[in-house]
Amino acid sequence: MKPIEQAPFLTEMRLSAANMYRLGWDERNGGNISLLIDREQAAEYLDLNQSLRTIPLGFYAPELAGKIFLVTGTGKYFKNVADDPETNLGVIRVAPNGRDAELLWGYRDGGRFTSELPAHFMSHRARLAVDAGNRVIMHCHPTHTLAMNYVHPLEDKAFTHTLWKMCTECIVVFPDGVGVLPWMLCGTNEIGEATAKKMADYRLVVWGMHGIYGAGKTMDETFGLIETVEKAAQIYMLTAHLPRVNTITDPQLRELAEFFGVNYRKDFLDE
Ligand code: 2HA
Ligand code: ZN
Repeated sequence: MKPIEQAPFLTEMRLSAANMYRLGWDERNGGNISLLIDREQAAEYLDLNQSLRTIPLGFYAPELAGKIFLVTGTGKYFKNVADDPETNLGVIRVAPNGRDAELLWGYRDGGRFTSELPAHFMSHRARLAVDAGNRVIMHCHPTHTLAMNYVHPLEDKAFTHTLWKMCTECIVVFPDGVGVLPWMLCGTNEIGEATAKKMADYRLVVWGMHGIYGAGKTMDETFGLIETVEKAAQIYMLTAHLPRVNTITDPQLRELAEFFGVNYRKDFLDE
């Protein structure tokens, strides 16, 4: 078996957490990431016959039984992930009963997975149903996206349409748009279910006045989705209070989407 420090999935997670912290998206213990790891890849670095302890999931996820995830720890700081992954991260496998997690590595100080695991697992389930290649669910608190939540209607079409108009490439990067949830209590199965429902249609879901969820095949893809929304929200916040002189029109958005051949939400354009 190879040392887990050499595992590409661990390196990716360490680099992503550090990058997100550096961008100010994950203050204190804000944010969480879960990465689905193929069994064969996990077996190169971990003894899959040995579980360190069992942790109840707190919800029922029979469809994910046997699946292995690298998950950030509850109460842990993204700032510290890169230097001490074994304390701040864990590798868990969903037990055959669909109700427990078997800890295979990590959470060294007796910790456990993020309190947002219901939203992560329910979102994995929802995204895997539309795209068998989905691997990553990522949550964070990007500053401008959050700021925009206070001054813009929290509604899928309106929010997406505004973001698309802020940067030329937005409609190409997230043609499926952004789902938006109202403010809800976080850490609950209810917000998990609401997030997963949106994830059936969107790879991006805003949690009103809290943050954002992204889903994708790779860490780069998922990070890139959130990064693009955050850039558009930044442009919005820099210009929302100024007289509008120029704009990207709906026909121009359509022209872009058609030129790049993306399957965009046509009902999210007005003209
Ligand atoms: O775990 O971001 O939503 C910290 C959070 C909760
Ligand atoms: Zn959060």
